[in-house]
Amino acid sequence: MEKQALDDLIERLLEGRKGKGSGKRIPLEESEIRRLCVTAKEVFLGQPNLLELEAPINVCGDIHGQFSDLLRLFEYGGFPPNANYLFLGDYVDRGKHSIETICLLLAYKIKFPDNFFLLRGNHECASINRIYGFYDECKRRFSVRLWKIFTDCFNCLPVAAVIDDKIFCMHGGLSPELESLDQIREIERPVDVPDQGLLCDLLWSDPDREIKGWGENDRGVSFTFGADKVAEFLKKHDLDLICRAHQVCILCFCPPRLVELCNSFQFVGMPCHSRLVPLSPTLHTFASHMCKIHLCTELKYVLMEA
Ligand SMILES: [Mn+2]
Repeated sequence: MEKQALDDLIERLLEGRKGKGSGKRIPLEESEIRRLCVTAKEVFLGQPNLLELEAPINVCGDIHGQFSDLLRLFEYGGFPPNANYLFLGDYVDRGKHSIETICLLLAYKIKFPDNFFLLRGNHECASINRIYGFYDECKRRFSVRLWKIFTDCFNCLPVAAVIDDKIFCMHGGLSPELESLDQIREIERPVDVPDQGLLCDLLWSDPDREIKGWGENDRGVSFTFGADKVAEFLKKHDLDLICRAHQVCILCFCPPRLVELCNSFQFVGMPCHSRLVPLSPTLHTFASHMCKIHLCTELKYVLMEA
């Protein structure tokens, strides 16, 4: 994709800032979105499936088609490349503007490949976004063919990141199959999200403060994991913290070393009150990391503490 075409696309998408709330549609061409997907796919495949990143970096939770919230997030955290970003997935579905959302994110990924990072969420998967809104938006505004091109691109997204060798980031959570981080590096792409196994768990699993070990997940997919599993995993891999997204509204508390990002914006009509939980003074490691990885999306995070 040519630089001029990319810059022009970004500029048009950022016009959304001015027309905020007006519902004014941003003019986009199917052909340029197709080029965007194809170029972004190459960029993803040129980087590892387990990203190794450095702080400072803004880490952001689910966006789910809420384009105005994405713009607000950049206004708050700084527009790229003024700040580095890691998004934890779930860009499409539910909200009304999945196309603008994913287009701006892919455009920034192409423009700033070493400062802007996108992980895969469980909604970056054809069988899910076929149902929860993205397919319908693509079909209504462009074509089913374009949806398929997005699918090809999503199948190449990386699935996890480690920041400063200490903070392990993914959309969902841990997997009982995850013994070594090399297993993540070795997952070949393009790949669809299977309905079980390591890749599925990284995108789907949830922590559960009520349990020890592994439990059944109410979503009907993957597992839940207890604080003991988090502690065990971090110790084994010499990590300090797990940072994940995936749940919209949470009052969570689980392991002392798992942080979950959620968004405070209105979500499919449901007010989502995320809270900024005061840090326990004993969690020095946690606090020092938090200073380095500014967690975005308004009220940013819920600390899960035993
Ligand atoms: Mn999710």
